[in-house]
Amino acid sequence: MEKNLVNAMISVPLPDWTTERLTARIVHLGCGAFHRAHQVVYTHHLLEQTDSDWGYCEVNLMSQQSALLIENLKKQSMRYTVAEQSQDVTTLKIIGSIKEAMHPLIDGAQAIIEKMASPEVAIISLTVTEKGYCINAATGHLDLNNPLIIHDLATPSSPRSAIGYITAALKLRFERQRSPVTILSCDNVRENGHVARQAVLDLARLQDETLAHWIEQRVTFPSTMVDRIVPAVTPETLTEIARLSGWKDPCAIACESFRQWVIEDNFANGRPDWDRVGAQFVEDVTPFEMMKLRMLNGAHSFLAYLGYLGGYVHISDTMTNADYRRAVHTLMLNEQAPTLLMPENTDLATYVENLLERFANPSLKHQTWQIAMDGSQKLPQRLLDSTRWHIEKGSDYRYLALGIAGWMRYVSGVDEQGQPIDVRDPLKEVFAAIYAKHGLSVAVVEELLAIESIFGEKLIKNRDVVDNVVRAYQRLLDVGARQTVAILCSQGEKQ
Ligand code: CS2
Repeated sequence: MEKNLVNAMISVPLPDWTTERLTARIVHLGCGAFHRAHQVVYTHHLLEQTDSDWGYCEVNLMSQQSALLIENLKKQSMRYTVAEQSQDVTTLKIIGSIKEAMHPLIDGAQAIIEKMASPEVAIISLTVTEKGYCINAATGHLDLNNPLIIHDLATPSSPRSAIGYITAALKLRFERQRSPVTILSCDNVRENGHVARQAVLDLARLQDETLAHWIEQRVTFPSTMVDRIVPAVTPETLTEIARLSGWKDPCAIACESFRQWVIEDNFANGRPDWDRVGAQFVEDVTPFEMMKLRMLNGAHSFLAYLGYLGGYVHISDTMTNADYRRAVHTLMLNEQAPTLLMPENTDLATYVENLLERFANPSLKHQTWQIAMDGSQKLPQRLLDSTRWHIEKGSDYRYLALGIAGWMRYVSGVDEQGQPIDVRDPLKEVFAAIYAKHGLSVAVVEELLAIESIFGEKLIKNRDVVDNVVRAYQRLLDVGARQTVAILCSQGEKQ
């Protein structure tokens, strides 16, 4: 630790430029920890290494707390600390690629929409989490029953959803005959660019057909694969970073040292040369997205549910249990990897080894509870697409089934010691109603599998799926998560 302190304090370079150098050509919606540790860092390195002038205007839309972050950023000239933590070294960086920051509670919705519509803006990017797209998973279209969308349809010029803001800004750009922009989704959603496009077009169509037509013709929505493990910031993280740096930074974040960004090269109005600082521009992002969502995120969700139930607070804690480590290895290698169609020369075995190492990084305090959040939005792309693949091929998917059962047991809201679990999910009430009816019993399995927006129509009709999940769920009830994982691993070895 002493070594870290010395290293950190002598090696933190301050950006040798001011915000004057930057043009806020990117408006970003959702200035959370992940974005500050990922896209802003790439853009910062570009400023460091080239004569780029690309900078961010950050926008937070939702909570009071997110307004505080915007205020804090302003107080510190838009700069903040990123602590990159490998197993044994922490590197501190001061990031200097943000030019401005806004929030509706501070600036008002209209000023933000004007900013998004201003001529200098070329890209509107977003990290708003899976549920921020307001899509009905069963139809793939905008969810017209979503309260935010109901609000935005009634008052389109003072929206609340990110999709509402984007549509309002595009409307202004269209009416004022301004240049088109690129909408760049950076969320863990499969084909995130298509999803963003569908949501925006659906909302625009309900307002003005000619606007929708202009968007279709002129605005691009590239898909991206984004990767960096960034645990939610806690007071302990901030204290530890302050100890290392010698200054207090309420906007600081800690993350792993690894980062990856694969971007579909389809920009309507120019882009930063992010490839000069490690990003990859490709024609088709789909294979990379699938790989990351099924391998990394799928494994994460598996570890989150079974880990939380097994009494593990952090992902790295789950990896100290040899059974969990083996289980997640088998899940990735035997049940996720075969479902992928990767470009030639992709070495998935090495990818898996690296993931195991990343998960085991004890410096990262990544809570199983954090990853367990919003399972209804995450399960489809992380565990269910691959389950369908195995059903079609007639191959084994016991680890996927255990992941699904683990999620079902988790959303009961009661842990293995009978303590309450703080379940956070848009469908939380639905789960609570099912559990109120059946209690902790396998009877919940079919009712949960019948939720179409998560599982679609077909899985519930497949006897094999029902049986597999029921078996795993029953075992979780009988012997608990740790034993269930251990039994599954030992069964695999006998075969
Ligand atoms: C995690 C992701 O919270 C979650 O659901 O699986 O945030 C994960 O850490 C990132 O996608 C890694 O790139």
